[in-house]
Amino acid sequence: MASHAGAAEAAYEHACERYAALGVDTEAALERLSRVSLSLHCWQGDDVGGFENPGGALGGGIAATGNYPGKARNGDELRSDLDLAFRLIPGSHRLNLHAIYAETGGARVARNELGPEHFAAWLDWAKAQGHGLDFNPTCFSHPLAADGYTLAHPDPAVRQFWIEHCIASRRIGAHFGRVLGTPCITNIWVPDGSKDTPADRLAPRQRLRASLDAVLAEPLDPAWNRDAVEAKLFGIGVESYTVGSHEFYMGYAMSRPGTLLCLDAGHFHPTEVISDKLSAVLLYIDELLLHVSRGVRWDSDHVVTLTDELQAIMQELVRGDFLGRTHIGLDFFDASINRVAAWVIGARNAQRALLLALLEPTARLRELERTGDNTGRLALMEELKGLPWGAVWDQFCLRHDAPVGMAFLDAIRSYEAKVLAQR
Ligand code: RNT
Ligand code: ZN
Repeated sequence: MASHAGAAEAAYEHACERYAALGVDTEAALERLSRVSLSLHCWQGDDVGGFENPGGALGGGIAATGNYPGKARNGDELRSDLDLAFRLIPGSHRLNLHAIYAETGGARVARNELGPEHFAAWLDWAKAQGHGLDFNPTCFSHPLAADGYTLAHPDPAVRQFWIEHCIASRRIGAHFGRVLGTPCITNIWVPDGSKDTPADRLAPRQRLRASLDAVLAEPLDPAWNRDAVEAKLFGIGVESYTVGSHEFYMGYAMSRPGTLLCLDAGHFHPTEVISDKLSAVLLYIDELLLHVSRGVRWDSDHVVTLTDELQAIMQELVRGDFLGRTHIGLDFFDASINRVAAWVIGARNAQRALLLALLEPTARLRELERTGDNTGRLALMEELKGLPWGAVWDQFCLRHDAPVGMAFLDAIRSYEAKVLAQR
């Protein structure tokens, strides 16, 4: 073990020298990385099931495929799984909850009647563990969402139910933020849309806009709660029309100051990337929420891997100095592999991509660009890919008492044998 740590130190020293030769301060990069919290999505732990209706079908045009054993069945199991994930992800992070993870002690509580008391166990846990909390109303997997419309539903009574649920969610978020001393980002995503070509694309959008205005009418202190809205391209069974499209929410967030836009990396056309959108939307919108995800064909929610696009997203956040205006959440759900590993692999990849971006000699690249030396720019960009950034990452893990390399998987395997296999 000691010699392993010794080797890691030597590798880090060597990496420092290689980066210093390019004018990059690895210590500064490590320090900046330690200040970025990711919001881990609770729903990877149980395939977006929640506790409201055990065994109920997942609605809203989203799907978690696979039947890997050991998924969490209640709050205690989910928190236990999360505790392990958070131990294996270096740094200090947040948890992103959905309303269906309320703990009501067996009582049936309608979603429009949820209050902070139904999340007391989550809040106590978050406080004890030092996690910030984020929140989402759950506008799917519910009889009143069964025909594919919620906030844009043509029936005013159904719309009102979802408006009330979203209002209740914002109040829960504000309670979290006040108690924990860090603003809760409450993100609204609705699945509304239709399988086949609609005759009226406008009216549902008018209704969605009016519903959102009703939801957001109550002013809440942004120190406690901030609201985000999330667009989507299509869902399963919702292939022809999505009410809350990118243009819809882009316009909505721009015209409602203080409202964050949520960009989910899997919610665009397959060759369209959110990395290119950041510097455009941040000209007009103060803050963003990201759902870091990975689209694969129809799916928008594969576990995040260290792709070119993930690196490009993080480069843009660093190059544009946008980290202070961007809340980074993860959003994927893979039921075909160990769910704790899914969290850890995805989160560590997001951090590794961010570290790569923080290790970039951006000023030097921009100088080459400014002077028209595009040959030098390309050469340096490619050279950077081969630098020993892995040693810097190992150093980050060591300093934050998280496992180096594949050791994280050993911890998950023993937890699987001891805990998950018993479920
Ligand atoms: C769905 C959206 C949304 C959900 C979660 C469960 O396409 O991405 O963010 O994944 O709310
Ligand atoms: Zn999302």
